[in-house]
Amino acid sequence: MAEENLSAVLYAKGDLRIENRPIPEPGPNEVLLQMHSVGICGSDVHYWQHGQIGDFVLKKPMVLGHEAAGRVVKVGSAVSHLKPGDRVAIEPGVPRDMDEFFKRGQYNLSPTIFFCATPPDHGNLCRYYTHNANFCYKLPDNVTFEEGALIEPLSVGIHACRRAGVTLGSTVLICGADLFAERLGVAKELGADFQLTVKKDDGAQQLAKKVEEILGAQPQITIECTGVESCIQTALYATCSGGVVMLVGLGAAMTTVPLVNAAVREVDIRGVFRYCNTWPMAIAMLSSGKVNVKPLVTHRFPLEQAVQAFETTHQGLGIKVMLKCDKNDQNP
Ligand code: 572
Ligand code: ZN
Repeated sequence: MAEENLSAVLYAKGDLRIENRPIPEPGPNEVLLQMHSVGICGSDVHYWQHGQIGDFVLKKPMVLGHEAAGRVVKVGSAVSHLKPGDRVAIEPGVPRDMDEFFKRGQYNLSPTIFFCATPPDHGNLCRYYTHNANFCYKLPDNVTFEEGALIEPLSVGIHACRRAGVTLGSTVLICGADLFAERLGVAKELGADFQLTVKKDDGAQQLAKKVEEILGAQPQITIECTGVESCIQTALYATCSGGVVMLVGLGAAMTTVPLVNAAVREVDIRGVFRYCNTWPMAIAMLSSGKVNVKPLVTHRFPLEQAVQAFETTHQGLGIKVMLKCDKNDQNP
């Protein structure tokens, strides 16, 4: 092999290997990227632990990683908006067809979409990776590669807030999966006004009342990120009549919830599937300093130590674990 392209490849559940693969050539509409920073997502860990998520089953070796940023090293013949040296954030979902979803601007819903590290599509936890140039977004000088990688999870939040109708002055309840004091501390540091730690036998209606007491009003919008039945119940009871409950966390396929209570109070229950059209807004938010994602990165590992990095994530230590893919630049 002429030049190395060290990659984190999942062969089967529990079998994650760091191995060399060929450096790919960009197609006409693609760019070749030297990867810099790739965050580990819960789904990467889930594929590693279980070999599948729902109907998406690993059948052949797959490169993991979909929260990524890197530098352009080569551009395809039809690419005019990027040049070698440009630093970019990668949007991992690239529609394959100009179908009705695509035409409506909801390309995330297209059933044939390519998505990094969703079987059988390879991800970008490697040294060199090719991607559709239209889904690579140039980073301003004041936005780091790690912030660029964090645009992917930030996009989930942006899309959820957009679909929920969150705006300036909205009263929002976020149900999060984390009860660890350290994580809650960071949530507070990054903007949460109040926090409520749930105990095992708190009832859903009782918790909804507590939320109202703490906020001084019922939230207009609840963003439910746990997927846990009791939390979805709390979300529905807690939300103000005429409000919105946004389901972001995914749990059991069948769940018992106070549906009639929600229906007669005109509480809309909505869902999200990843995101679409979020990268430009995310870049503006980061570049202007309106959001600060930097404290979320708690661990860094060189790509060679990807297995340790996955173990760290799996143990629930820290918040975001970053893999550093450029041998010569391990900076944020
Ligand atoms: O960052 C995107 C993302 N999406 C996740 C999980 C983690 N990260 N999803 C949950 C799993 N679904 S899925 O439909 N699927 C495996 C395609 O069950 C996609 C969204
Ligand atoms: Zn993810």
